[in-house]
Amino acid sequence: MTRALVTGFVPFAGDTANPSGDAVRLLAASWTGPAELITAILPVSFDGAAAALRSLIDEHRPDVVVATGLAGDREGITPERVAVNLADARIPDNDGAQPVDAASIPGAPAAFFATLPVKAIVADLRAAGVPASVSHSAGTFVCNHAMFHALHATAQEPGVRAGFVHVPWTTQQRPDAALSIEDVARALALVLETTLRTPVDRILVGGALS
Ligand code: PCA
Repeated sequence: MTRALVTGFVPFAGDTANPSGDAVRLLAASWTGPAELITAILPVSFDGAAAALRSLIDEHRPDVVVATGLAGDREGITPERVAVNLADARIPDNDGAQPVDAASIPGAPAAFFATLPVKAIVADLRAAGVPASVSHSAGTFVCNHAMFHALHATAQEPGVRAGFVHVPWTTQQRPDAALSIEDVARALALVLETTLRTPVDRILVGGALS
């Protein structure tokens, strides 16, 4: 059976919630297939998140890895196109680590593209009424670092697809937000469903000026 690993993060930067972790918990409670679903909530720690993700991948050998995190002020659900080999933290992580201009993995390539079908994911989310767009930067904090590790760990594994999806604040934290936490959980289910039935991404007009 196909196996998918989906992760979220705990709160960080003094916040009391992280919709990525909350949505992943809801997804775990409601998912009925078509793949076996493994979920985990990662620490907002450069070292801790990378180690946890790599050991989950080693242990479970998933066919699909979707890591998720919070990018609070974005419009909707944003699958990330690329992870860069750069850890440059504006604030300390939850362990107090604040790398500046460091490589996520010294000696590794400068970047990895997501191997999830990001264009198809955005098209299917929009068709379901969920605001979504492809993002071309996952930032330089723990989310980009985790995505880089997931892609590095799966780069030599034929057929394994991995990537990262940022989610926005929800109505639980911001009453005027576009999506509730249930909406985000349903969107993550759609991300998985599209990924499972789309082995090769669709070629759709997209891109961005910035
Ligand atoms: N968002 C942060 C780290 C954890 C999270 O949910 C980021 O975008 O790097």
